[in-house]
Amino acid sequence: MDVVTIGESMALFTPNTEGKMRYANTFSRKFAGAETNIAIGLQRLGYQTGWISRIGEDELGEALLSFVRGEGVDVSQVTRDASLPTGVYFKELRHEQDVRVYYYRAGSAASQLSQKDIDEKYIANARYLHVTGITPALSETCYETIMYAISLANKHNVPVVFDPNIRVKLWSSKEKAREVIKTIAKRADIVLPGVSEAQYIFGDYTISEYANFFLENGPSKVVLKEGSKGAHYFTKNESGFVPSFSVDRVVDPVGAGDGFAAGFLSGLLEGLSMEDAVTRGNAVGAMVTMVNGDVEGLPSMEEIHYFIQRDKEDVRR
Ligand code: KDG
Repeated sequence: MDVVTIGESMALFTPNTEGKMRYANTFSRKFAGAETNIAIGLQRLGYQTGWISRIGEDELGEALLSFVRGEGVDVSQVTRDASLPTGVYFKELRHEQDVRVYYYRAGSAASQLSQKDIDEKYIANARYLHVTGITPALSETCYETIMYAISLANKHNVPVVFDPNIRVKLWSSKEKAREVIKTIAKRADIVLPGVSEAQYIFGDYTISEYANFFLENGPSKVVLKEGSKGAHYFTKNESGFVPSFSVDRVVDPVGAGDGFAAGFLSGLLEGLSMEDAVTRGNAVGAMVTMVNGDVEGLPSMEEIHYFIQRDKEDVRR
């Protein structure tokens, strides 16, 4: 397996009309979750991914499982829970600059993930373990499960990729979020925070100071993403900045960070330089924003090459 990831995916309902959700009468049912977004993104790029989770033994759970399986992700490590439901969330697109999410996931099957759901061999055989800061925010057992999975990855020399993905609504306090994110980052090899997330965690510093806070404590690679501006990368020996691609129209920015992670990781799996891997990440992130839904805009490798080429030609004109 190239990348194994752990976390919750949910049924996602999006109003068919823009504006306040209270006026929406019809919704599109999609599926999303940061971890499956990445797994699906990597599958589209030709990599093998596996997802560890729990979902309800309910109708939405059936559909979610079929969807993720249909994208080629290995779902053999997904446990069905007869007593708890599959989580649900709503994405309200008031307009392209104002997107809100509403969770109905407290007490979901995935919020009860536990160490029993983790098979050591499955993690030991991965090239990367991917985790986000969403899962440890769901419950104490989820936090323990993530720490256990990381300890297995550390034991078997499987590099850990950590995307803080801070979802303020899920944390009981800012202090708790900061403490947990810092703890996990120390045990990771690669961290992929947004610049605004680094500011949330550490306070007001420069981008290179944020990078050093991470690099001094464990990780060997840090990418600080700055949305539509681009992404800064840092290792112990090199650093650089790769500007974003121009986007025709942002339709739905949610999932861009996961797209970045999928593109970037595919680059590392392929042995690309940091600069080229970040460029790939930027391209996938940009492409995701042009389509409604977290995963619907995730491209194939051919589509990425076309997109990057088209951007270069635009610049030359
Ligand atoms: O990165 C996109 C995710 O935030 C979205 O798919 C929902 O996983 C999700 C979450 O927990 O917010």
